[in-house]
Amino acid sequence: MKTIDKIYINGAFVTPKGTEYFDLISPTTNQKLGQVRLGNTEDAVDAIEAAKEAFKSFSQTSTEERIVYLQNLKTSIEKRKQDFIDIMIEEYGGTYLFAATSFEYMLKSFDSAIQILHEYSFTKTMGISEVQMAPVGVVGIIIPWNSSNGFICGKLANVIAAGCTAVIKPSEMSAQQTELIAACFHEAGLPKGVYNIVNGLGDVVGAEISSNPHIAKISFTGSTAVGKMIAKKAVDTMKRVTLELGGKSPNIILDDADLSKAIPMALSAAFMNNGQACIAGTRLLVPENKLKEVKNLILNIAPNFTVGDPKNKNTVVGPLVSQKQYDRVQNYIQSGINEGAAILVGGLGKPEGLENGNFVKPTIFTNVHNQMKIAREEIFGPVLSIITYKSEEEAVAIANDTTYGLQAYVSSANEDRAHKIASQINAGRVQINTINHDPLAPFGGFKQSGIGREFGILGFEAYLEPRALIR
Ligand code: TXE
Repeated sequence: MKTIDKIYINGAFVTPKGTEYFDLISPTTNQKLGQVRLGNTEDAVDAIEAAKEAFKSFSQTSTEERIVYLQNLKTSIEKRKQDFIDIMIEEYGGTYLFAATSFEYMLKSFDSAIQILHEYSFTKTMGISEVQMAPVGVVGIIIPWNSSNGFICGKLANVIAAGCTAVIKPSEMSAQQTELIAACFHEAGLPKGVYNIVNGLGDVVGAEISSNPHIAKISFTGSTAVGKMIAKKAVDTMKRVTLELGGKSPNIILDDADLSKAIPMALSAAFMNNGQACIAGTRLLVPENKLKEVKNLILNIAPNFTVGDPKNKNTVVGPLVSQKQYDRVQNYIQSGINEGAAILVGGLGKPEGLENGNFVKPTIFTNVHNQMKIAREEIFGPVLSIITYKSEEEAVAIANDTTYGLQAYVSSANEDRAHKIASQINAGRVQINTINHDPLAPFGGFKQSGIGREFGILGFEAYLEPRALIR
């Protein structure tokens, strides 16, 4: 049984002042994997002080120095690929494919930041003024469990590139992944205090980061409810905030789409990361006259979405992260049934033989209308709702009839037609005939999916403050 009892502050692994422990439970078996000692408010304050001190010199480093640091951070994780994959599978239940893809994105985060630094000019001319782009200060990074190290790398790469320093609070459920990345990053030899990692609970360590006056900016990924709490606290000291929150992404299948490609893609978009993805395409919008064909295709393809132990390479859908998430998803499936939706595939309960873990049957509902709870709320499990439409206008109206606006998908044989539809959807990203990502494209939401953008140049500039020198 493993005990993780160190946090990373000021370039050293230290014992937290907090004395409470949190159990790490396997999503696959619900057996205890180990425990993590949690940091408390004092630990958060220590980390913030270290980052504040480090900012004084790190903010003055040259672009060239920061490129070397970013390269070193990348190198430090590159050689431990298999360890990252194994821990993600064990601790969180991610499938092999998802873990391997996430690892590639971790590396790409550093490549993108390096590319930006090679091209970026920190001094611009606007009007008659010189505008300097200055690092914003100490950044609080608060992240969830659904791609823990992916989020750490995605955010930290741009923080470092901008010349800022950071205090990172991962989810307490990701302690083993955090331990591994902290050990790797330590080897990268950055100046002490530039990044600090404090395990702890949201309402303790997270709350301190959200209110401490020495934090200049918060970069948060998580639920919309917590994002709102953080933003309210942050406003007292006028912290900058980037919030990447929930989604209820529509996937519009146009009537000319090649269904043999669009439907498998739609299922992958819905069930990626066992359905625990903010960008999951959870509302499948299908032309009414294509419903029968779509249903038949789904019934053929759905058995390929093998549920099982994420250690098996042929598993497509693994367990949910916790018993709590399992119960939550079951409640949503029940609510779909209660509101009159019809189950095409899956349903309540665990798949046979997988009773010990938090396994959910990938579930696809038909007869869904967009006002049902399953069509409005983020479920965060492998549950897809099929909604029919009669015209393109209606499809766009349904797609936009949501409080969220993070991501959308459009499939059509005609790129121009898809482009026209995509341009009417109020979402931060629209994927046309693809589920692949572009690491340099901005990422973030319209409406209650968040504030600001991450990744690429816009994500990088979110850690900078313009200072205009008018002469
Ligand atoms: O997220 P939380 P949870 C959604 C998804 C999921 C639901 C619950 O729908 O089912 O949220 O997941 C920290 N002050 N998403 O409970 O609570 C917390 O410790 C400061 C969508 O895990 O939002 C963790 O580090 N911080 C999402 C982080 O916030 C606080 C990803 C996220 O936890 C805090 C995850 C507080 N008061 C969940 N309370 C996405 N968009 O990808 C908690 N935290």
